[in-house]
Amino acid sequence: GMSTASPTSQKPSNLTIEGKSYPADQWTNTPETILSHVGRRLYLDDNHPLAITRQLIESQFPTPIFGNYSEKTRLYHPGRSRTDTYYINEKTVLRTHTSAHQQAYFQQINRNEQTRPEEVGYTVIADVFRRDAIDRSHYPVFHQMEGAMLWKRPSKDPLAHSADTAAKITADLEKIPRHDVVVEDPNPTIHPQRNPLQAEHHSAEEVEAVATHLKRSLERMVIRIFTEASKAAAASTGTEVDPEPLKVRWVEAYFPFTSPSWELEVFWQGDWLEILGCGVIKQDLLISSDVPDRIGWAFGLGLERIAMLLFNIPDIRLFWSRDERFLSQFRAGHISRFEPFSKHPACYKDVAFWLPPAAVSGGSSAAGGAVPFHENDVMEIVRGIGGDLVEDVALIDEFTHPKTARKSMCYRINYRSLERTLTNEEANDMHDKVRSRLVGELGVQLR
Ligand code: FA5
Ligand code: MG
Repeated sequence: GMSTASPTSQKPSNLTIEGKSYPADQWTNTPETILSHVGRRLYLDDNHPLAITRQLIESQFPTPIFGNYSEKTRLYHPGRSRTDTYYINEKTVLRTHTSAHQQAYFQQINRNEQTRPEEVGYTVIADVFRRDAIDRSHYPVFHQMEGAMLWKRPSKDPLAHSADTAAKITADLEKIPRHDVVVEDPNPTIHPQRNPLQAEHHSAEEVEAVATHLKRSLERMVIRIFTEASKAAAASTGTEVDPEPLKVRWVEAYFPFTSPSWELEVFWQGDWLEILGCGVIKQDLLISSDVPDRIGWAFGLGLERIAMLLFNIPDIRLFWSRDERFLSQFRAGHISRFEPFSKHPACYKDVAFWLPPAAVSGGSSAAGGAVPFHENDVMEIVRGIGGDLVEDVALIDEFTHPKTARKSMCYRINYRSLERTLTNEEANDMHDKVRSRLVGELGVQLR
């Protein structure tokens, strides 16, 4: 039956991260279930698929040009919006992407100026935290690897020498083996509105060279992953080739610190899977990071997404599993095909509700101080109650009443454990709690 438990659990007065204590305040929105993931360092655990994946990618970005680093969990000043960020308190948030480290590494490159080659780069890996969707490829704690590569430009009036810089980068491009995989890339490198040239700082020729180098470097990384995955598949099934050919595409994107920008997607298990974002680094960032005479590219990839492709791991929740049936399948330096040990029945439950009158999604909070509706708040409530017992949450219906102008949403929640079969009672119990918290915390009216 309906749960009568109070929807708001007792809020702690302090939060502990990596052994340090931080005072909570009204901004605090990081639950203990998120903090419990801090410090696992899965990417350093040699037999874990994330560590194996990390090493494989790092081998694509070799020393001495690249330094490969990792970062412990660290706190940052708020950058992104509150709806997708876990706040510790008003002043501090859990990092939402590895790009938070860009400036520090660029400054490092400047400090090492005398000892490093003309072309220089780094990769850095870290755990990142986001209030986000719930499905097989999204998790609130995940790992990103960020990479950047920079070339020296003539320091006086670089634009006057941009042809030389372009030629240098193009020469480096020739060092990256070509490949014959057809990659969909329908858009021009530079688009005046959607993907503008930083005309004050770069010539179109330089940007073409940087973009081509970037794309070929990352395509080669994906092809390497795919080749290793295919070999593992062939070894496990005894067939020669993987039946699903590699399909990859470049999609225009926007990031505050690159222009032009792209995302790379791979077709996997019937859907396009976004694996990374990248672009030509904004020169203003390089200038403010003490490397004004360099030009280059940067990317940020989702390590779990790559590991899913590499090992054929169907659900992102598995990476956190302590189940031996999962962990025992991986061995340092060895690419294998994951054999699912179970698929328990799905338990779908829908919840439909009217938004409070003033809280149209994405709307302003001007009217009566009502909080605008954001889907991530629904996700967070479901995550808070179901945790890893929820596989997927999808918006299946949405409409605005023609007379009252009120908005209705319907979400379908799939309750499914990775480890066991849930009883209908358990699922009902969780669903009842979700329903009452939606009312209590978001002020919605159930339908
Ligand atoms: C970024 O985070 C940018 N900082 C990437 C970047 C770096 C762009 C440097 C330009 C230059 P985005 O939000 O798209 O971009 O995330 C990057 C990747 O992280 C995604 O492509 C995806 O592979 C992964 N990712 C994002 N959210 C999740 C999530 N909730 N769970 C698992 N992986 C995720
Ligand atoms: Mg993205």
